[in-house]
Amino acid sequence: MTAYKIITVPHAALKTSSKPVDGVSDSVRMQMDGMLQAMYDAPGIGLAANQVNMLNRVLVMDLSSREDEEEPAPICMANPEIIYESEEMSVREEGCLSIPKQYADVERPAIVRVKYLDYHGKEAELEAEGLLSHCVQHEIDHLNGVLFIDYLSSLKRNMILKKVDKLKKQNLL
Ligand code: GNR
Ligand code: NI
Repeated sequence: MTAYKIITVPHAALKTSSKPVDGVSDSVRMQMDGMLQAMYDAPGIGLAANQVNMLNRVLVMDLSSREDEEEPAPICMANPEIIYESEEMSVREEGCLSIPKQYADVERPAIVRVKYLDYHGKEAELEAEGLLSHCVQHEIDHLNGVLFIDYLSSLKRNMILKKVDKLKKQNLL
């Protein structure tokens, strides 16, 4: 099984906008499987392809909690597009596997509807609210080269980037 390594800031791939896939081929499905594994290992609730240095529009999510011995509930998306966002907004604390151990409140549309190709290459739609809504918007942002810290003031953003740099220098990642 391919073990993907999750890259962290400041890596150029995290600032790069990804290219659509032609469809969900066997190789894209294998990529989704490998990304789910990397996400579960981390652990995290979502992962976008550029976080494993692959620049196509693929993301995976799973909000089922491991600790509760809940069944896994993976969601795989290729070429996701937001087709509706509510005017109502929602603020939540977000984190990111590519910005380890740093958290900040982010405001986003409370409800979104997303059109995408699923694991089998079939067109599908998802309406998300709550944590899932923040997560899918966070992952689609990644595919556009956007990080949650881009919504913060440059002061807060630079503080977070310095903290990650310090953790790296102390070999704490
Ligand atoms: O694990 C993650 N948790 C999370 C919490 C709130 C909003 C978004 C996320 S996604 C994140 C994993 C990650 O970095 N995905 O890109
Ligand atoms: Ni992230």
